[in-house]
Amino acid sequence: METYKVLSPVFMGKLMTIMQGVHPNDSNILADSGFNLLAVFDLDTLPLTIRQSIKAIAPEADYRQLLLFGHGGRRMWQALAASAGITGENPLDDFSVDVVARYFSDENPANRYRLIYPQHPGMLPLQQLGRLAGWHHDSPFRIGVNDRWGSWFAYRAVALADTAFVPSLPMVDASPCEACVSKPCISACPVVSGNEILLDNCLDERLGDGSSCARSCLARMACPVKTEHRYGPEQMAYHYDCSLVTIRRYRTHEA
Ligand code: B12
Ligand code: SF4
Ligand code: SF4
Repeated sequence: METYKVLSPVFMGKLMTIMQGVHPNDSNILADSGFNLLAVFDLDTLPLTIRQSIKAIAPEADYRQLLLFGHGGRRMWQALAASAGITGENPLDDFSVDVVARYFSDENPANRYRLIYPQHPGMLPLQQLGRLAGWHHDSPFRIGVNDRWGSWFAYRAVALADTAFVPSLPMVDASPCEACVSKPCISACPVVSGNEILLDNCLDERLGDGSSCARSCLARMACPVKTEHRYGPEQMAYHYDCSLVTIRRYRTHEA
């Protein structure tokens, strides 16, 4: 009884939070940063191929859960611009690393974690994880699409953690492409072959002189799903300029 007199309810509340941790869905830090797509998986329930990719990145790691952090729409970009700003070589990755670090240090100080993305960009099949979370349905232009964000979402960070959160239930919405009869994304793309958009043709087109999709994607822009979440011009230019640099590098190595 004496103890209850000494410990205030505020202190008790804080103690409980530290002990249980803040589920990503309840995190103010993630919400304020525009990380509005969040999923928790128990590592031992993930398919073997994903567990193998994780093992290749972190062979010694001993964690219980995988936390997937994504953003949909424009909020994340606004939060990034309002923070350190869009400076440095990888401002978006730096911002993502910082947000996850603050999420753990301020809201889950009792937990250990290790980031495996964005540190190891090509090594984790992010869209496969997105499919398990119910965020990803295949689109003809290969960027995932769903009914809540259209194609205007991406994966920002993946952490292994010794947390014990309730795993997320997947989003169960059907693919918007199933009900999309006219498929305007396909008619908008200048390099459709048959009904397919082939990666090599897309890359040629984007690198070509006077290309209309060097800094955007006509197919993605033509998709009518959740156009209100379309990135603004600055965010759009940032992503497509980065991918153009990667494509140039990739093509140089191929040659
Ligand atoms: C490599 C890569 C690219 C390469 C693809 C070239 C290649 N060699 O495969 C390039 C540089 C072109 C690229 C560009 C872009 N990418 Co990219 N990319 C990746 C990455 C790192 C791996 C994809 C992969 O190889 N998967 C494994 C193979 C087996 O999967 P796959 O289904 O066979 O094929 C993939 C690719 O080969 C490619 N692809 C295959 N065929 C075709 C055909 C066309 C027309 C296009 C456009 C792409 C494409 O897309 C598939 C989906 O991953 C993922 C992140 C990750 N770690 O998963 C992001 C990722 C797929 N990219 C993403 C995005 C958003 C883009 C860009 C819009 C730019 C950007 N960063 O915002 C552009 C759009 C494409 C374009 N028109 O240029 C997002 C997609 C988000 C979503 N909602 O699904 C991801 C998941 C990154 C993230 N952090 O969220 N990307
Ligand atoms: S335009 Fe239609 S088919 Fe194309 S991605 Fe959007 S919903 Fe899917
Ligand atoms: S970037 Fe251009 S070529 Fe590539 S899928 Fe989009 S519209 Fe087609």
